[in-house]
Amino acid sequence: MQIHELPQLTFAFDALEPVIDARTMEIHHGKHHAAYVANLNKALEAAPDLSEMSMEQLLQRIQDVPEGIRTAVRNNGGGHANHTLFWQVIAPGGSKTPHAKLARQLEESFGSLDAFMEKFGNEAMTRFGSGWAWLVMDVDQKLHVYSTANQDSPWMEGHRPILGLDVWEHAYYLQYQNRRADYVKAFWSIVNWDAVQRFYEFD
Ligand code: MN3
Repeated sequence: MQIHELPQLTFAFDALEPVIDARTMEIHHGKHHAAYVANLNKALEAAPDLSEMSMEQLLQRIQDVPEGIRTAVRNNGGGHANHTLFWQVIAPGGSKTPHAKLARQLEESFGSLDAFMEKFGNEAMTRFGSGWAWLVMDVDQKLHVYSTANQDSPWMEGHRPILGLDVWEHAYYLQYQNRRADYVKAFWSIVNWDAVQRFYEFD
């Protein structure tokens, strides 16, 4: 049976300072994400026939997951998938700007790179309570920006996430308290566009 695992960070807890503080990273990865993985594995013990499915497949076919564990898989599997992407699309110092093809499609889709960033930031700011802001690609290769509640994943809508921002308070509260806007603004300086490009080109 497949056991889902907590991925290692590719940088030190303090490497994202001053944008994200070390203590937040340590708790976020080592406690929050680890708990999603543990609870996902525990839930899946009840459905060994789902053991061959990847996290993305499980979320895409969430309605086929037995009702007794569906909410647990949605919340903890979503949490696992969302954070696994998040740790990859951020990096110390970020990586400048989107690559040419993605930059062009962002301009075509949203008017300009600035307009995309404004729309994404607005989704991050207006998500009431806990959730995520996303840049996703649909089955027709079109880009969309929206937010989801809790740990709901774009995969549940058949969309491939290529950039995500965690706006749960656990992601920023120690450093920013109620100032979510400052966190969202600072996020852009640690976006790893090289990783975003890999998710964009994946098929
Ligand atoms: Mn989180």
